[in-house]
Amino acid sequence: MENKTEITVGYFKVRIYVEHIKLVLECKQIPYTFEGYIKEQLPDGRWLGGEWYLNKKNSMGLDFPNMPYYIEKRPDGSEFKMTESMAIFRHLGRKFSLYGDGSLEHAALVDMLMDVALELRFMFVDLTYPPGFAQRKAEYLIRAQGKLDNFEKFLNKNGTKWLAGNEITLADFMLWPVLDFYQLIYPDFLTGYPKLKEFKEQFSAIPQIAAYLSSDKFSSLPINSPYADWGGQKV
Ligand SMILES: N[C@@H](CCC(=O)N[C@@H](CS)C(=O)NCC(=O)O)C(=O)O
Repeated sequence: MENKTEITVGYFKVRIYVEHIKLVLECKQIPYTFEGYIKEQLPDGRWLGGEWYLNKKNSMGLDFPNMPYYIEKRPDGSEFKMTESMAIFRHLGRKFSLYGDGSLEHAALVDMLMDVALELRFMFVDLTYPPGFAQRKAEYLIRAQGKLDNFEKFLNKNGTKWLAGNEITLADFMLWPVLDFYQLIYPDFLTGYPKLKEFKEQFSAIPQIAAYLSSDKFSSLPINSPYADWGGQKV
């Protein structure tokens, strides 16, 4: 038997809070098990968390039970367990050297870029979950473009391959799925943003990422839970 740490990630079978985590593991070719859960609908229309709530949430030894969760099972059988999607992501960034050149300033830059991308993702949740998606659609495009403008200017100013320099960092893994989510709603989302368009294409073309995107481990939809006004179902 191989003497390796085994990684497990658990989440609903949707992309929103877990895709950035999976992309790091895929890109770094780290074997991991994904434990995917589905929400179940009662005859009266209400949604339940199913297996997660019934059998897992409070019996896994998680200090702050939630999903996504992340487990490292060490060769001696002991386990390191955590929740919080951004804490998991940052842990992977430190573990797999995706936090910049080692200086405090570069790590701060990576954090800042990541947090702006995270704001775009929160905006996406506000856009897509509550009833009334169709009415919000035009307004949210303008709001999102405000943030895209800054990313485009930043990439132009620095002339680097990736967001925080010529080496890929967590910031790139955070932004790519968010751009991908928006592009499913607004197919022309990146028209007028040549640098971001190039960024998105070159990330998708990383061989390990391209392999993941064309595998049955990946599906563009669903992004959200089934009760979201948009993005909850495979279409
Ligand atoms: N701050 C947490 C929020 C996680 C969260 O809200 N998870 C939702 C799905 S996106 C959930 O249904 N968690 C399961 C639960 O609350 O039991 C994170 O970023 O991981």
